[in-house]
Amino acid sequence: MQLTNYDKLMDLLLNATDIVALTGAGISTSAGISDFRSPKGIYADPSIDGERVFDINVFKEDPTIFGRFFAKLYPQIKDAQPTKAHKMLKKLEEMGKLRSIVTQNIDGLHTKAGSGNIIEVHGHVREYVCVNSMHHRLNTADFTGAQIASGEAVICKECQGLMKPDVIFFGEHVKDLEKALTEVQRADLVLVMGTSLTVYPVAGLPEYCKDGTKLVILNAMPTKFDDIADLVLRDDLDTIAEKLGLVDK
Ligand code: CNA
Repeated sequence: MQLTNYDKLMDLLLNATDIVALTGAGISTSAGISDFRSPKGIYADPSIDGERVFDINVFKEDPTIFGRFFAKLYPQIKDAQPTKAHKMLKKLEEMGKLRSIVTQNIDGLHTKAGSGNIIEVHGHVREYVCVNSMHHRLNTADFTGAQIASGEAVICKECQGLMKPDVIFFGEHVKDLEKALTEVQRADLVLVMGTSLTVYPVAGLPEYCKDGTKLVILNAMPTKFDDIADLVLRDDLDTIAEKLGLVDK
């Protein structure tokens, strides 16, 4: 009898003991949060120049460019709930299979799903941070919808610096990169989920797998690591979670 890709995936998951998931925006699209590079993603809107919106120098010159973008994105994130794929990772952790999640996402949905060891390499939107002093912080939940919708600059009350959500812009250092690298090097299976693997340095992490580590890519569109992966499934992530029976229906 021929094994299906789902049989192969289940075998790989069940035979692993140290899975590290590397997740991106695609794991959250079914929660109503747009990704960047899908055909209907945020970058499909020609009025949005992603390179400029997330450029720290552009932000310092004109924070309203990012502010107007965030005014559209934040309402999608604010009340979003974890998807079946997020819950599948929580389940794999409960089964003693998953050691950590390295996520590029800023939406906090792995935390909402109850996962434990999460490395948010691109930060999160739970807090605003002052670009002058990283110690000056505000809870995003304390802002009114109207304040965020205005897209106006947020000024630090303590030092008058500009404040921005605690997410990484181009020109800033990724958070906890060493920790993420160590996790990938300790993994016996790296499970890539919902990322185009185009944003460095995170996109390069699969290259650091030790010999013998399995690489599985679950993503709707092709990625540059497909050729070296042990298994590639180009299906919808929630469908995968359901078909594996790793999430309650
Ligand atoms: P991306 O470049 O937009 O890639 C997303 C990938 O997911 C694409 O290749 C899609 O084909 C795939 N995909 C989308 N939906 C599904 C699905 N249901 N099932 C399977 N595959 C799917 O996003 P990356 O994460 O690779 O890029 C990194 C950026 C995106 C980081 O800086 C993030 O902060 C940023 N981002 C995050 C969010 C979020 O936090 N939810 C939303 C939008 C962008």
